[in-house]
Amino acid sequence: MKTHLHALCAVAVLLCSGVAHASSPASTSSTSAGETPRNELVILDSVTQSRPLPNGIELTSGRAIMQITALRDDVIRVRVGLRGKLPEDASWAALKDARTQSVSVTPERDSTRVGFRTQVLRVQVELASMRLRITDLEGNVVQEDEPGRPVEFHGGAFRVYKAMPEDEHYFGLGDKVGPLDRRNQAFTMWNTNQYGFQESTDPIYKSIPFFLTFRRGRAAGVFLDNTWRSSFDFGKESHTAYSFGSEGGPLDYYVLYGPDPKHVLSSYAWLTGYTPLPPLWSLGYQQSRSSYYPESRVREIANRLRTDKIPADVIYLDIEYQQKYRPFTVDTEKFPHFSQMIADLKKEDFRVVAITDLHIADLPHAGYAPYDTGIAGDHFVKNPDGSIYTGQVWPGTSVFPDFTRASTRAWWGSLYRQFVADGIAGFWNDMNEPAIFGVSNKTMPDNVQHRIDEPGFTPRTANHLEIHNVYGMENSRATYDGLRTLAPDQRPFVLTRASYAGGQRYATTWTGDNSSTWNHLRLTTPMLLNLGLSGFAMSGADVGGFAGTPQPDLLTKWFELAAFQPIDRDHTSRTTADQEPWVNGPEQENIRRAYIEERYRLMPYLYTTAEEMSRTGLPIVRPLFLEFPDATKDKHPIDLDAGSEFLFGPDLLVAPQPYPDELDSYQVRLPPITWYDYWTGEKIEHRTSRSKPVVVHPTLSVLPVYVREGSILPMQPLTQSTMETPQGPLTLRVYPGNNCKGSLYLDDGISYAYSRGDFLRVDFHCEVTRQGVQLHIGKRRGSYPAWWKNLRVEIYGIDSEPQSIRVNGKPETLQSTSFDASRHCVDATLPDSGEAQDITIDAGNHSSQSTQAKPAQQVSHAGNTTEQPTDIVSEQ
Ligand code: NBV
Repeated sequence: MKTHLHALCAVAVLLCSGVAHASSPASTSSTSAGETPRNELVILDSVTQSRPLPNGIELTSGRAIMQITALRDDVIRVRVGLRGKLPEDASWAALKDARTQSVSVTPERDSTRVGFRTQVLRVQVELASMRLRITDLEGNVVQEDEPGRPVEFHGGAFRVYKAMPEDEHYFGLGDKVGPLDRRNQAFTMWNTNQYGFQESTDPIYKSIPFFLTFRRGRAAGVFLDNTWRSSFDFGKESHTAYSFGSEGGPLDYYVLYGPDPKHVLSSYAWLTGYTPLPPLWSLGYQQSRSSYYPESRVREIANRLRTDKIPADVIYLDIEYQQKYRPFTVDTEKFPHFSQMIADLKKEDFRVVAITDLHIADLPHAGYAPYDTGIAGDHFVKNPDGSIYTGQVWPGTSVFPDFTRASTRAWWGSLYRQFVADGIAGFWNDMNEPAIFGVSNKTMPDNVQHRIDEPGFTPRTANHLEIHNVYGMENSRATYDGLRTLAPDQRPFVLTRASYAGGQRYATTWTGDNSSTWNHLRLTTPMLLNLGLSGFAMSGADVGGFAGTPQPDLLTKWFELAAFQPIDRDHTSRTTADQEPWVNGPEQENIRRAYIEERYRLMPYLYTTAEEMSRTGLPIVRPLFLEFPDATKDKHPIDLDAGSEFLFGPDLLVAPQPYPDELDSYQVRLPPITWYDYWTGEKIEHRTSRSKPVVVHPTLSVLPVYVREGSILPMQPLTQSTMETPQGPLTLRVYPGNNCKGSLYLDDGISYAYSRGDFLRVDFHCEVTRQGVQLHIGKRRGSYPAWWKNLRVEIYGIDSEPQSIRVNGKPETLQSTSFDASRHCVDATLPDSGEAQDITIDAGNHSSQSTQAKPAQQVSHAGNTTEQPTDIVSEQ
């Protein structure tokens, strides 16, 4: 932006009368009063004074002030104010408890630098240049300002430049489209309704100004807490610097040190909030389209799902259920028995999610309660002249809630009363960028007035430029809080399209109006991975694509992939053909069903992962580097060599075709440990030096999935809905190997009873012994009752009949045991009393003991072939 700012000054010399170094006398006079003069350039390029603080340091450069504090030993906050005063310490994203935390630091100073050190980091500022440098205590650079590129302010805008090592990679920024690695690209944060966005479209719906830096196995996070239109450049403008800045608002950013990337994500969740434990049903298959109506069509879809035995939990009501698209109404001609329909669907184990857009129809004197009560409470945003702002959206002329007022949010929340009473289980907040029709900027004018009336903020009026990017998040917050009030013991499910950093506290999200193309199928993976790296640990993309009608194979491949994504929702636009799993005939339907079924079998694993997410902030889908930061020789992120691979939870590696429409075989790059083929049970030994990658010959019916050695996956018998109690044993699939462990978390799936101890948690461990495998099942914790009486233990990597089985040292009859040579698996079914137990399976020649290379083979599963070369070789 230095280039941008200087270029601006060059062409607008008259406007740029005050190009000032913050420490020069000129800057003192030119920035003395009120706002920074328009277009004045202030450069923070030398320290005039410094003052140690118990938790950091305060520096001045002329009238500019920079405060650097340690919130924790590994979390540093940097704030800059131009006129001797820091910006207001208030935030929509960073939680007060975290923001106000501090640790004592040790001041440090020499002739050229001032700063401090924590137990983990060293912070130094060069006196002559005001360059900030953060290192760990061994001297590894975490982040440093680009030499010769001081922080610049230009009027209200600012930009910060950081040195960009050539082997550093960048991730995050939410679901911005494009490759997983953000390097060499630039992005703008301005929530935008982007129907039919494409690979290079920017901005789209959300603004999450948080990114991870990753270099040589070490990660850090940077969060710019600024709601204005901001921008991030990772080497598009310069090869030596990355930069971030904003058109207005505070310069306030946080640096969160890893070095483990998982630690960065948990620190970011500590700072901006965790994704709450979702209702279990939201992890089931969700059926949507714009729009299912009338009522008979909704029932028909539900019936078809059940008769075709496609497991499903949710049906969506998009805008057509409303009267003339007016939020919080029901078109009783199309839905004559609305609440009865919801009750009937519930009996069939379906939950209903209904859309409730934020544009309230501008309908005075028409008995439309949301408008009337909104006017009575003065809840709508205004024009600068005090009149209520109106814009055109689905209901026609509409008015818009002032969500930055706590009282407006409470009013909005109360609008859900009837729907909650009707039994609607979840709500969908769409169009909340906010989207406005018929205007070139697609949203409200910049000068629309929003009132900030919020604990922690000084009450004031802000214009839309400041509020735009948090408007959608505050909409979803109002919905979430409203539901918490209306049904206090029920976990809300809110799906939002627009959001800001921290929005994960209130709502899950999806990637908006994607398209039914192969390229969009490919794009969902990096989009969901980057959302997960940006706090939104649970998200989805419209299965089959929103715009357009997918070809049969494309829809099938999309169903396969989405079975391994956090939210599995089939959705399409109102102008497209049907997109339910059964379209295109039974052959396609069978494949689609098989994947949805697999998701339901994996539900205990998925729900356990979701529970981990709610405590740690770790996403459900993960790039490989998150679990394997050291996987490559030079410690660059292995994902750069791994096509579209990703992890579903900690243990499953999903390896879709890198270009899903190409029929060519492709290589799967596995992190350097032993893996097992999830479908065939085949063991894929740890790739040692010079081994070849696994090669997949793609087929329609198979999505390759691998299991990490040392995993214990809890699985359940197939159900048609998460509301159905599984019949049969809990299966533990044991994949022997290093650090062998797993866990299971269970509760009622809908309430907060778990927070009162009504949950069930079991930990598992396994060990490979000379004879076979020993599995340790921990004692159950918590009061929630298990649905199973028996355990089915499946041990993989076994190539012969078991010799004996012992439970707690006592020999068991082998009657309940079987050996499946084709799956390299021994299984045993045993009673499970809930007490801890040790199960030892003496397998004779457990294959992990075998050092002999196997001949090259083709393993088939449902028509797929995975070639596993013998000369196990890798580039490691
Ligand atoms: O409510 C209609 C659609 C919805 O189905 C879609 O998922 C949203 O992203 N909505 C957008 C409004 C207009 C779409 C053209």
